[in-house]
Amino acid sequence: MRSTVAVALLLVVLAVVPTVLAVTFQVGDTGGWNFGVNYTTWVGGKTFRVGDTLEFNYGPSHAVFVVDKAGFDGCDGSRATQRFSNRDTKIDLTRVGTIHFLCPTPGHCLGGMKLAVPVLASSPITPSPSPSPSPSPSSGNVENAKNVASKGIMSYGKIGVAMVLMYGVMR
Ligand SMILES: [Cu+2]
Repeated sequence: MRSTVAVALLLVVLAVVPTVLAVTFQVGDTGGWNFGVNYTTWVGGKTFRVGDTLEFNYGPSHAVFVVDKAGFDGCDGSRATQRFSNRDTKIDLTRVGTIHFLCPTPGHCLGGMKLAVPVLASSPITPSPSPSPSPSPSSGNVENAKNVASKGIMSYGKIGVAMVLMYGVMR
């Protein structure tokens, strides 16, 4: 029994640790990609990086169009570069910059179903193809590296505490 728990915990560790660096964001959280969710609020306070993924979950009355800034500002999906309607759309963030989305259903974008996601460079631990335009990239990267490293240590620490607790309970 105890060894089963240990194996299960090891699998959890293996599953959790790689996701420290690549995040999948559920667009709108529990609200999903839907009419009536404020996506400006949803974006606020989040950090999106190259390598992360956006997941849009939505019903059949919605769709996801990738548009440029003009399309976003004017709620014009006619020149969308990508169109999805499979109700579970995963968008990998592959480049630095702002990526714009809207729902093409009439009235939905004008009603707020539009999303602009600012994408930053990936963490310096994973190789990034895009050079940073920042005037002092080295200090910024050191800061990022520290943040990522502390996140990783925190994750290991939490898992370690959980394993110790589980071991104590099983004894
Ligand atoms: Cu919609």
